[in-house]
Order: sequence, then C-alpha cells, then structure tokens
Amino acid sequence: MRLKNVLQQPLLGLAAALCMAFSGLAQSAANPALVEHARIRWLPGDLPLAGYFDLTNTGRQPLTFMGASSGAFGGVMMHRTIHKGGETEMMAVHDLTVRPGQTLHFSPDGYHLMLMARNRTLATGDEVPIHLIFSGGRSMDVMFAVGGANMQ
Ligand SMILES: [Cu+2]
Repeated sequence: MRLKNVLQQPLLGLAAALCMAFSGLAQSAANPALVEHARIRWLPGDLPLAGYFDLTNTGRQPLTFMGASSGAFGGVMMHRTIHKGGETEMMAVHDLTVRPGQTLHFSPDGYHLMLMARNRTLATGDEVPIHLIFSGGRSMDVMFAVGGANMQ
C-alpha cells in the first residue's frame, strides 16, 4: 500500500491560526494537495536523478506547485521533457497550476523533478524526503521511493 501525503498547513499569522483552531472547514481547505506514487529513478554515479509523482488538487481553487527542495540533493529543479524534431530536450519550468479535481502526472516523458548533486549514496529501495512547495506559503514533505534505472 502506498503512503498518501496531504498538504501541511500553511504558515499562519496569529489571527489566522486562531481561526483555524475553531474551524474544521478552514483546516480542510488548507489541505488541497494529494501526492501519490512518489518515486525516484536511480542512476549510477553523480548523474542527476529524476523524481516523479502524481499530484491531485483535492480543493476547490487552482493549486500552484512552485518547486521542491531536499536535504539529500544540492539542488532541485522542475523540468519538462519535450520531443522536438527527433530530439529530446529538457526545459526548466517555473511553476505549474493544477485545476480543482485535476491530477498532474509527473513522468519520464513529461514533467519531473531534476535532483542534482546527491550528497549521499542512494540505492534502490531507499526512501528520500523531498519538500514540495506550493503558492501561498504552503508545503509538504513527501517520501520518494528509489526505484531501478528502468523504472517508469
Ligand atoms: Cu530534467
């Protein structure tokens, strides 16, 4: 069974925090993201690794994913793989907005997290925490499972 991760509450001012404490509705409204199938494709040596996941907006407002960071890597970027005239290239992506009810599939043929400069040895079966950042000061920590080089 796969772990499901829900969005952490945003950083809040005191007034908003008090409001949250008395309102279950506000609290559920603060958790509009569901992340599933979080995985990293392992490659040898110091090669950058790619991270994939499925991101569902469970809220009623558009959800904007701003990128990620991880203590396990020197840098994390968001990329999109595109095919152009028989060539495959990657372009940097600044942010992605997910419509209410929409699931965005990060995959080898599309969006991915580019995980650079790993600062420890990783092997298939390891789990790596990655901090996913959303607009509005919201974020969530997700465990990514390291899979084999042929993983999709
Ligand atoms: Cu890339």
